Amino acid sequence: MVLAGLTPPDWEITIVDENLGRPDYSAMPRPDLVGITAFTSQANRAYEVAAHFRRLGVPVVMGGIHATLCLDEVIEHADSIVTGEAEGVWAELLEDTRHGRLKHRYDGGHADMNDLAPARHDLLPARYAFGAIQTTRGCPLNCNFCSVTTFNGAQYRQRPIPDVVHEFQSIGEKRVLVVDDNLIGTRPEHVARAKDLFRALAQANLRKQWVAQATINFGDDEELLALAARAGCRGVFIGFESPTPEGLRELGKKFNLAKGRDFRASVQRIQRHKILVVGSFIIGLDTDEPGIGKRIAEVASQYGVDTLNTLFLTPLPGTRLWDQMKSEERIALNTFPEDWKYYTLTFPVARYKHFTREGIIQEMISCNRRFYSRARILRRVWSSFWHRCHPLLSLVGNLSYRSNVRVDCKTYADFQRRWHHLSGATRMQPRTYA
Ligand code: B12
Ligand code: SF4
Repeated sequence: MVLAGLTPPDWEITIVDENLGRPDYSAMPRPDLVGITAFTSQANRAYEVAAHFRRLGVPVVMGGIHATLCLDEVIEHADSIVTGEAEGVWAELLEDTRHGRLKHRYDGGHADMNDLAPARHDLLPARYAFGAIQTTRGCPLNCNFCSVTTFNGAQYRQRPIPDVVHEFQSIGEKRVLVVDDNLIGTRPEHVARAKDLFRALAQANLRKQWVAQATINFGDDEELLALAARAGCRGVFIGFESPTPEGLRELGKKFNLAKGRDFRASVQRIQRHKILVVGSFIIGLDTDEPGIGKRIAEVASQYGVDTLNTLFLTPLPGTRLWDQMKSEERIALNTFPEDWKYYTLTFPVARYKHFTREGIIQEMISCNRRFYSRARILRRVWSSFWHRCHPLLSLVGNLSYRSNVRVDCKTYADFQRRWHHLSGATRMQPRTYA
C-alpha cells in the first residue's frame, strides 16, 4: 500500500496479499514489474513467487526487512533489490524499469518523514479485520533480539500529524493497527508529539478503534492515556520481555529497568482508561532457568495483563543476538533458506543455555497452559467486566489464545518429528548447554 502510494498514476497496480490465500498467478494478466515484500519467515514462498514470474521474463524486485538484512541470499532470487526504505528510490526504479535498465540494487536508506505519500488503502479488498497505518519509524533502544534499530535506524522519526490524520480518514476498516514499533517514543518531546497526534485524531472524530505498540512508559502519564482513549485507542501491545532484571539486562531492554518502575501499577493505569494490555515475554534467555514458563505466566498474571504473548528467543538476521549466537555456533536451525520458515519466533531455532529443545518447548506449553487456564481466563474477564474494560474483547482474545495452545502442541510435535528426521540425515546433533 505504501509503495502504491509512491507510484505515479500511469502505472496500474494490483496488490496480492498471500495472507488471504494464494491466487492463481497464471490466470492473471502478465505484469510489467513484480515487487515482492517478505518477512524472513516468508522468504521461501517469496522465492517461489519470484521464480514463477522470472520464468515468464517479468522483472522481479524484492524489498523489505528480509531483502535488506539478507541481501546476498535475496539477490540470487530477484532481478533487483531495494534495501532500506523505498521512498527515496522507488520513482527512479520505475523509470529504470520503463527504460529496460533496472539496476541490481537500490538503497533507499531512511526516508524523510515529510515525504511519505499516503498509503493506498483503496487497493485492498474489504476483507480485513484491521486496517493499518504507520506514524513513526525507528527506535533508539536497540534491544539485542530486535531488527528495528538496524533496519529503520536509531533516530525516532515522526510523520507530520496532518498527514497521519488524512491517511487515517482514508482507511475503510473500523479497526486499525498502528504499526509503529513505539507509538509514543521514549523522550518527553516524543510523548508530547503523541499527545498532539491523539488530540488531532480525536478532533477529526474518525470513529475508529485502534491498537498500537508502545513501551511501558505509556502507563506513566494520565493525560497521555486519557487522550489516547479519546482518540480511539482500545489496546496496547507492550514488550515486558523478561520477569527478571538479569533477563532485561541480557536483552538490552534497559528501558524496563528504570528505578521504581511498578509494572502492575502501570498496567492498571492503562486499563483504567479502558485500554486492554497485551504483554509480550521471551523465553530461552541464558539467564532463564527451568521453571521459567510458569514464572512468566505468574508474573504476567501479577502485572494484570489481559493477554500474554510469549515467544522463543530467536536470532533474527541483523540483530545483535544473531551475531552473538552465530559466533557461539548456537544457531541450530541453519540450513538457509529452507529453515527460515521456522523464524516465526514460535519455534526454538537456537541452542539454549539451560534447556534442551524438548525442555524449552515444555516451558512454553506450561507457560501458556497456566496463563490460559479456564480459571485464570474467567478471573481476567470478570475483572474487565467489573472495570468496564471491554470484557467481550478480553474474552475473545483469551479464548483465541487458549485455542492456539492446542494447535501449538500439535505444531511442536510435527516440528520435533521433522527435526529428528533431519538431524539423523544432515544436521549437527542439537547440543545442550545445561
Ligand atoms: C506491523 C508488524 C506486524 C503485524 C502485521 C504484519 C503484516 N502481515 O503486515 C503483525 C502484528 C501481524 C506482525 C506479525 C509478525 N511479525 Co511483525 N512487525 C510489524 C512491524 C512492527 C511493522 C511492519 C510494517 O508494517 N511497517 C510499515 C511498512 C511501510 O514498512 P516496511 O514493510 O518496512 O516497508 C518499507 C521498506 O521496507 C520497503 N519495502 C518493503 N517491502 C518492499 C518491497 C519492495 C518491492 C520494495 C521496492 C520496497 C519494500 O519500502 C517500504 C516503505 O519504505 C515490524 C517492525 C518494523 N519496523 O518493520 C515488525 C516485524 C516486521 N515483525 C517481525 C516478526 C518476526 C513478526 C512475526 C514473525 C512475529 C510473531 N510471531 O509475532 C509475526 C509474523 C507475521 C506473519 N504473517 O508471518 C520482525 C521481522 C524480522 C524479520 N527479519 O523478518 C519485525 C521486523 C520486528 C522485529 N522484531 O524485528 N508484525
Ligand atoms: S524491541 Fe521495541 S524497544 Fe526494543 S529495539 Fe525493538 S522496537 Fe525498540
